[in-house]
Amino acid sequence: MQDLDKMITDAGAAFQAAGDAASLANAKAQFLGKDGLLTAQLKLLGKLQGEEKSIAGKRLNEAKQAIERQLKAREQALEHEVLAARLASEALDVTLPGRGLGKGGLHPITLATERIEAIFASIGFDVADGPEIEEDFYNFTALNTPENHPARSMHDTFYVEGGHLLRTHTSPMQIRYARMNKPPIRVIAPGRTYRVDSDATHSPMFHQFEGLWIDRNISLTDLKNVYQDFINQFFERTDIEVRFRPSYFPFTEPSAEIDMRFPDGPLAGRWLEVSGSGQVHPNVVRNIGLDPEEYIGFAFGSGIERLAMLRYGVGDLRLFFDNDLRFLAQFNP
Ligand code: 2NM
Repeated sequence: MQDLDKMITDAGAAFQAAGDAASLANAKAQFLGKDGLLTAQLKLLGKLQGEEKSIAGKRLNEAKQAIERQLKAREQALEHEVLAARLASEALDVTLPGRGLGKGGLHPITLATERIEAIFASIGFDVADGPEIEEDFYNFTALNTPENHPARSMHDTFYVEGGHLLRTHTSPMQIRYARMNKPPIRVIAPGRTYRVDSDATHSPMFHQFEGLWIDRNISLTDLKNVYQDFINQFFERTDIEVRFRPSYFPFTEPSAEIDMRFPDGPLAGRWLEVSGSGQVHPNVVRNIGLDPEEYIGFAFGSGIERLAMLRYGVGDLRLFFDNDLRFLAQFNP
């Protein structure tokens, strides 16, 4: 029998010298493998007899256990080193400040719409709602728009399956509302509208609000006062001029464009078109289910983007649709 104590010491040193799992496996094979040093000694046992054999067997067994203990210890130490290295390289400094979450807010068109609704609510107007996919009847026929009117063409109106269309104005909501409610009717209908139109000043989807007032004894003066009061409240000033200029719509007679003019600021002195309006056509009053000899209606329709641009000083319509947070965040300080 060779000096087993020396073999145990040599094995310990070899294991210690192994710097990773692969070198340790090599060192293990050197002592405990099929052709290893200890295995060679075990094979010699067969040549011994009796008590000599049992003493040598016991000593070899003890040496094997000692070598295996050292191997196990080194394996665990290496595992620790690997784990420690990984922890060091993947360490996170949890005391660093976070990136923070931006605060959400309402879109300027939504803010403008909410202001419009509040202003009209304060003078007794209800707010109507209705579908964006409409029937031809509510979008055109009920509004006295003839079958051959250019607005009905595919060039101007988005048609969808089943003979339906994307509403081209918010009037169909008012027709629906007026047919379901008894006069006096005072209602505004804000919402998305769609037209086949897209350039620097036209978006295929835009927002409108229309107002409708039907009663027994009202006049164009009432309409003028309502719109002037709305402009005053929307722009929070009392020095804006409003004028009515003759125009034409199939659903009103007479019809007028509404212009406004700031006394100061970058647009001072320029008339700006902000709305269409008029006395509701007798055919439309009949389509609502009322007698035009008994009831008179006044209506108006304005683009919300236009008003929001004037109110917030926005120079380009497209900013409302880009959804650039640098633009939007300014409305939610
Ligand atoms: C406008 C201009 C003039 C209008 C008419 C109606 C209704 F429902 F009474 F028929 N709603 N809105 C109207 C009138 C809309 O927008 C340029």
